Amino acid sequence: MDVFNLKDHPHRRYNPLTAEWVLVSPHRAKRPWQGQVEKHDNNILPEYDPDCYLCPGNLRAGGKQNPDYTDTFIFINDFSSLLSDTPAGKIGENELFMAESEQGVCKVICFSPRHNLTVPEMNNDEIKRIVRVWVQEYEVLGKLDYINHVQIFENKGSIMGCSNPHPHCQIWAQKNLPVEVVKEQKQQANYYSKHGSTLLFDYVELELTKQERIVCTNDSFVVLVPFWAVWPFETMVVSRKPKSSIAQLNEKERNDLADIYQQLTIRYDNLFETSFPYSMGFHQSPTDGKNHPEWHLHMHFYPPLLRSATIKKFMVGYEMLANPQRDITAEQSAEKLRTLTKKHYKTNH
Ligand code: H2U
Ligand code: ZN
Repeated sequence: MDVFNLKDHPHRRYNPLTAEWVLVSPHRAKRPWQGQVEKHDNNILPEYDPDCYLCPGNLRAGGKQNPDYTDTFIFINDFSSLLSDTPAGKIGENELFMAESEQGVCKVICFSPRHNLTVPEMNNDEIKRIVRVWVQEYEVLGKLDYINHVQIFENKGSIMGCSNPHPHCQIWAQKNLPVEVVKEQKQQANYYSKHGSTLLFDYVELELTKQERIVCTNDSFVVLVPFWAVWPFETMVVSRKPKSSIAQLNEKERNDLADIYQQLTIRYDNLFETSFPYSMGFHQSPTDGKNHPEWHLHMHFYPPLLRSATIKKFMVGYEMLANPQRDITAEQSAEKLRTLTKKHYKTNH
């Protein structure tokens, strides 16, 4: 009998951030990638689209008009999922029928006035401005007394349900902690009280020694494919120091965040030579006025593509009913991303 190893044998991996498991089936991914890698026929987009609701000067779907903005532009989502003036209240007939009202604020942040300028193609100053807005919104929204959590996230690409190619992200800030955040909070708090260091600080230290799942780094951040990744090219961006939120980053670290966001998205675009779709978001300290030394700032990138610009991983059947599963191992994905050129493919030839 062979001795169990992660390269050849079906196994489960534990996600210490959520206390969940992923099923890995590396034997299914062993055959080399066959056939051609299809390239997506990338649509050529205009710099300005008169029909885009995010372009400067245009009318939005809700009837408001955008200003002639020149860098970033922030507005309250015209179709906000959460509202600030929802009356407080609970319905708790019994454990089978529970509901409670929720208060919050939803915003949209346009990254640039240019309809066709994605992050991997921006210049450094343009990305620094995005980081500045993230910090500002996290702080301003976080200070509101009915806001205990500020979720910054980006859907990119129509495959991810993004409604518009104009580069933008969203913020949903709310009173209660969302479910994914509750899981990570619990796990990080347990770890911190047991070890006196943050879970992700210790994890990243080990990953830097192993060098098996690292994608790229700079002075302040590490990008890696987590040991427990579910999506084929899932990554995490983790601060090297245990900072609990983006508000704690100094100027150098903010610039490094801008740099790493671009480094990673360039690699993603280069992987299948397409404008790479994903959902990404920050996980960081709640804004409930308490100290959260257990929270370690990080971003998750969840991209759906599997094998080419058009072949995506579906989370269906077994994944929906039983357990997330993947074939290609985290180590193989990290190696692919790591060995890609650092220059964007469009400017490369
Ligand atoms: P995506 O990031 O998934 O594309 O969503 C864009 C958001 O923009 C979406 O939440 C909002 C939608 O409600 N929106 C406006 O606020 N105004 C508009 O005119 C159209 C879209
Ligand atoms: Zn636009």
